Amino acid sequence: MKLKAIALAIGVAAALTLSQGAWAQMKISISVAQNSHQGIAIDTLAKEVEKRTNGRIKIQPFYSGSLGGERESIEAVQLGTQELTFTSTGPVPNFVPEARILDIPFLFRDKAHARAVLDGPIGQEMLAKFEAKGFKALAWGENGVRHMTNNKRAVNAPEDLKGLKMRTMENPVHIAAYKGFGIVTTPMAFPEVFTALQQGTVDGQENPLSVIMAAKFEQVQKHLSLTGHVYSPAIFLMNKAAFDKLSAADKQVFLDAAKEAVKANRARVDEDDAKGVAELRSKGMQVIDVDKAKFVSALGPVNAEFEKQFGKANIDRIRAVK
Ligand code: EAX
Repeated sequence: MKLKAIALAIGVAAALTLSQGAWAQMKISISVAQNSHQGIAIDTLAKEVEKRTNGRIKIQPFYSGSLGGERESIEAVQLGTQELTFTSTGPVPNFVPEARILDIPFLFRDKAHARAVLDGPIGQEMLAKFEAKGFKALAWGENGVRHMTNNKRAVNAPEDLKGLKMRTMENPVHIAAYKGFGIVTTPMAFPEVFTALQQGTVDGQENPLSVIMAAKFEQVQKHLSLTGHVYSPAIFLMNKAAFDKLSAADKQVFLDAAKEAVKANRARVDEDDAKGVAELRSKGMQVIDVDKAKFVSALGPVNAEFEKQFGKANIDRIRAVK
């Protein structure tokens, strides 16, 4: 009983100090390196929060999966053992199933369309759904448009994917879709991917150019096909209790700082996309531009399933956004 009373007292004291604006140290994590589109996102968030609270709230960044993969980090935020994470939506459907619709291959025309959806009513409605699961979703960010890499062969058309052993995110929609290409899927946390590729445990993986460059996958992957098969959102997640403890003014600080951070994150993705192909070619990757229409039609049967699962009207509502 005594322990419970002490824990309660500590909790109340923490709540009081935070709400009265005493100094607070928080943690945020990403699974990729600091020099990346995700690194600039969390560094900007930390800088903006510290600046806007006159140093009262400091956020300590952890890069390269040093606190664990994305799924572990999301779990830690849900439990409150770390206050924040910036993550792709890969593992998110395991926590907020409603978010799965965003992972449908070829759902978004391009980054501009995806950003319009996420920053508009559909995306904002989706952010609200995180609260029931113990998260305050501060803002949508961007991981990028995903492409296929492998060490076996050039992938010019969907049939070239058949039988390739590819690492996937722990995402049920991606796994179902990639099986539709005939891929042998191996779900795996991101921090294990480089070694798995190096050792040949898997033949390939798929990720945006920003991630391929940040993770230096050109060192362990020969072929890159610009399939653009999935737009991968990212998201700032905060432990809801930690957010709720903040004063109204500090809550607004976090929301405004996240918006600034997403601007920097998206700008870095645009930079990476502009120079990534040339950079990866110069580092020895064999890069192929493909006829995306062939990959879209190869997923016909799977898409019929997705329309049943998510409702054709819901998918059309996303596609209709200008
Ligand atoms: O968020 O797991 C993945 O492939 C993600 O794209 C990566 O962790 C960056």
